Amino acid sequence: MSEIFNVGKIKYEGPKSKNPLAFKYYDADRVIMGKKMKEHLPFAMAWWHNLCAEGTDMFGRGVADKSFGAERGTMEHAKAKVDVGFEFMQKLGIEYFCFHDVDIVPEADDIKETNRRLDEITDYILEKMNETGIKCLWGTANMFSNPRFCNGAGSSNSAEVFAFAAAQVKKALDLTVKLGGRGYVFWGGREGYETLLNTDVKFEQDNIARLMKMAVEYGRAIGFTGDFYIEPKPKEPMKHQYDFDAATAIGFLKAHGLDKDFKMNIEANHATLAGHTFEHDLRISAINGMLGSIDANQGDYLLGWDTDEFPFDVYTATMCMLEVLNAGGLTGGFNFDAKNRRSSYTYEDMFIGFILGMDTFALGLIKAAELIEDGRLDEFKKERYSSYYNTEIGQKILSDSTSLEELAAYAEKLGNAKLPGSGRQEMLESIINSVLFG
Ligand code: XLS
Ligand code: NI
Ligand code: NI
Repeated sequence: MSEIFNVGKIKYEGPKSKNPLAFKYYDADRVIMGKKMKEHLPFAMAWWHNLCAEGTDMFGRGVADKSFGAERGTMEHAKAKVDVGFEFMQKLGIEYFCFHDVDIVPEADDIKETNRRLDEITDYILEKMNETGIKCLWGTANMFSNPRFCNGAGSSNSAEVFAFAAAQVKKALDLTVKLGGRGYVFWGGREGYETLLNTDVKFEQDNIARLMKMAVEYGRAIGFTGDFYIEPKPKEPMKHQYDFDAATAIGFLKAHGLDKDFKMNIEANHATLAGHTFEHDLRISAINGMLGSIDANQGDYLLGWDTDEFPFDVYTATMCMLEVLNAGGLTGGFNFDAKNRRSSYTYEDMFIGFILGMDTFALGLIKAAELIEDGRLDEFKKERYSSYYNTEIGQKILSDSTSLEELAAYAEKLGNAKLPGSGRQEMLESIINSVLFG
């Protein structure tokens, strides 16, 4: 098979390298805290951004040519994307990919024909996976592009559309199992509303839960042992999306008895759209035992939408990796749900985007491990709550063996409380700087 990219295998050349087509920090076999970098960081390629998106936006057509020598909308094109995708992943040393059903084949007018195409292409993908050892991180169904989903999928006001959503979830689960995917994602892009004037929120949320329950039941019956994920996002394309953030999604899962089968797939840019930091949503997921996977990208603080940029911000990557290391790692992986800027339209730019992202996360991993080994952050945090451990009243509170009456009597005896210890944010931030740049 001929190669599309005039680029060789990307190698690690170290921080001094000026070669744009080399890793500066990502050194797959380097051991950090007892594990190889590539084991800490199971990177994945998002089929849609990398092999499908041509840089269209609301105001302009595509600028990047992703025809890969075939006519768009044909099965030849679908196969060319498989060839190109596997060549790309092999050259970068990326071991996983993620896909939506309609990323891998052109959707037909009749779902039976779409499903036939999906069977055909996944046979071909499976061959490539066996040849290369590349694996599937997660699959999903695109239930937001087709016009039938204009009022949502599981949340649609139309029972017929709900049935089509169910059919797509069923097929996407079949494919995920066929490809041995670690996870299955629900991103509810159209699961939300524009106005309460026409929306029965409870009805819609109950129906989304119904769809998810059926997915769990079916998935487990066909041998899917991985995690289901919700990927929270507060808005875009809808004004209000039901999976606003990790806390909201976790509450929803618990309310509907779905929390044993689901975890979170946290996307950096979605967390910031919700008014949180990336690390906030990671922490909320982790403390609930639901930190599953990550969509690794970054947004732009000046823009109010999902810009899906390749991660470049080392502070944020460090904070992310601190959360991941402290949680004991991910059961999922790091999917670059990221795209080149519209004006970076060459094949080389595709590689450079991934090199940037992989290097940024490698740096984040290295620095997070140094922060953990340094120990000052952990120590400070422990000390900050020490009054609960080294006083009698604190012990009573923690062991649930006191009452409002007893605490009120205690307060009255004291008359007033001392100021709690200083938060020392600036000191902690300067520790971060000294570890990052020292
Ligand atoms: C969109 C989402 C989407 C999901 C998969 O904002 O990030 O790409 O990851 O449907
Ligand atoms: Ni995403
Ligand atoms: Ni997104």
